[in-house]
Amino acid sequence: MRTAFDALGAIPAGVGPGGWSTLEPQAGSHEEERPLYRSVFVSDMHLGTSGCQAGALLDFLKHHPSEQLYLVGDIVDGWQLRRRWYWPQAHNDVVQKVLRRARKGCRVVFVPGNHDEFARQFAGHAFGGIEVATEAVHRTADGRSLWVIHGDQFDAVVQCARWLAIVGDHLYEFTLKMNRHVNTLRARLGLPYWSLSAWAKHKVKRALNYVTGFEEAVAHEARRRGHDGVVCGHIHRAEMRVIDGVLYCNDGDWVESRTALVEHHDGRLALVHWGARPGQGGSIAAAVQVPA
Ligand SMILES: [Mn+2]
Repeated sequence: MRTAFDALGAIPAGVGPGGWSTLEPQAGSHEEERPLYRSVFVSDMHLGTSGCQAGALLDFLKHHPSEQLYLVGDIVDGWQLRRRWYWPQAHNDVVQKVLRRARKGCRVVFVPGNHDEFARQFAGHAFGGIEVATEAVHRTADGRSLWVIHGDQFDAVVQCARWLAIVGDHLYEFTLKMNRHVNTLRARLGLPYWSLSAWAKHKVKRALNYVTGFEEAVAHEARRRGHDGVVCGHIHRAEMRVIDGVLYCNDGDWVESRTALVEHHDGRLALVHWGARPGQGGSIAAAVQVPA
């Protein structure tokens, strides 16, 4: 099913309240004025929680100017804020930084997640130059279509796999114990060693792996919708790999891994792990992977 936001990329430049940047450089435009990256995708900042690494995030944003910025959900943690108000200056600085970026012509698209689902009701509107959309489609410079979604929509699909993982964990410990008994018996019968636990592990591994289940579910839905790839967050696990012919990208988070996805001007995508400490001036630990 196509939504209004499938057409996001087709909205002419300069329509937004903040005035969007022209996505394609115009004739006579100066190369040096172009931001370093074409696009930056970040998610799971969880602003409003003490876990948010706002300092590192600010530092990352400063070093990664872009023509387009996608906020892929769980930017503000409404769940935590409702329980306890926590809003230090650094979190304010992140918001200000993003707003300033929108003012200066960066196209900012906010795709809310489950922790900031309150923003979903504003889908189709723009605030301070930030477009809100329940999902978006990003067209890379080399013409690929990427479905941009937070990912919590797939919890229901993967939920049973998660349950299996918990049950499976106990089951695995149990089989490890059983393994000893089985093999004591086999030895008595003159049979060679056979690993019950390895067999069980092999058999149920796919079902047990919540992460794999999530990744595959998202990738398959992206393919079903006719996209070349997908960009999501939600599970706090940065990844970029091809799953059944679809490019699966997860931009990670700013609670644990400090990761983001960037698009170069030629359409190449890369995962960036921001290892620099705030204020230390940018030693970058960049993990880059470019699937063909
Ligand atoms: Mn989430």
